[in-house]
Amino acid sequence: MEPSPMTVGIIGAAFRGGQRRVGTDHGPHAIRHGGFLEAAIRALGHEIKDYGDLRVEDLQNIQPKLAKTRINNVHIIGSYMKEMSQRVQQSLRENKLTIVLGGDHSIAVGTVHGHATTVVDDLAVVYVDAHADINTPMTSHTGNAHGMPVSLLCGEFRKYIDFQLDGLEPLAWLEPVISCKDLAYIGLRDVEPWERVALNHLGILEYNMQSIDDIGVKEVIRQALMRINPELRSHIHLSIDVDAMCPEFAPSTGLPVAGGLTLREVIQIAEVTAATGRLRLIEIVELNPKVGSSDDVHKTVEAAQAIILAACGHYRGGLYLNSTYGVDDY
Ligand code: NNH
Ligand code: MN
Ligand code: MN
Ligand code: MN
Repeated sequence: MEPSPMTVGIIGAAFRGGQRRVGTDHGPHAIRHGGFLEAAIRALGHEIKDYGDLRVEDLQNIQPKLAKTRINNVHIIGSYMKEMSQRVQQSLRENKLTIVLGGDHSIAVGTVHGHATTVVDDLAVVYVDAHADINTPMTSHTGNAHGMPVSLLCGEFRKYIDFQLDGLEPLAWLEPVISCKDLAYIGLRDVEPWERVALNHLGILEYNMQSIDDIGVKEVIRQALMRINPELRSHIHLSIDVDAMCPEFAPSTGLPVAGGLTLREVIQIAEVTAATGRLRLIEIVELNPKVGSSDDVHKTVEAAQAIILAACGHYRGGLYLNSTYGVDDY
């Protein structure tokens, strides 16, 4: 069984400025795996348009570093996300499905902004993560933007973010493009106290690991889509942080948390979402090829690839696409 052919855009988000570790900027290279990913997507019958990797060095006019800011590297993040948003908009215009290879999770600021800008209806965002990433610049005690994309993107938080006072001028262009009601979390199990309050207070739809154990992942994704996209009219943005998975499936990531989703569960999330015909963008973030052994990296890359292929309509009862062994070029 082959999926119906479509054009697929691939964007590498070679970025690490949203957290402290070196390595997430090598995520796209690792996941591309020397052309394997594209070959496997082509084997499904799709056509690919590759937009290359966006690196910080490619940016024009980065502003000077700010002395006082509540977001580390905000001078870089401001221009990177603006450019990422534009690249995403272009790919969404030109292709049926866009795949973004991260990069740390701060890239969601650019990708969700770009995606939401191109749609007329509300955008439905499925956020698969161990973490809620909903700190505001004020509540974050790390200053790491990868813990903040949701608050930066959701209108409900605007009154709590002071771009001038918090030294966020490089992000002044960022309009809040989604609402908390268009968002569903899957896989949460490491939520900070303040984040807990925000989730409850705003009534954000959430399927944490406990609900997954209670009702199963198939029911979780079905309910999530039904709640945020009842008539399946909206486009779907599927944001997958590899740390949503158990460390045994995705060890090469900056902040692994025990007790997560299995690879098969995330594959099923991607399959069910793709089967709606409304999935327009999938991003895989927080894969860090500099974390762990080469075996760890290999495992994590294979997991990322399997999830992407599921989003491309790969049928698990058919063609076996895994032939990554033997190509080791991270
Ligand atoms: N919550 C922490 C913070 O705000 C960590 C977030 N780290 C993640 N998120 N990997 O997915 O910095
Ligand atoms: Mn995340
Ligand atoms: Mn996470
Ligand atoms: Mn390999």
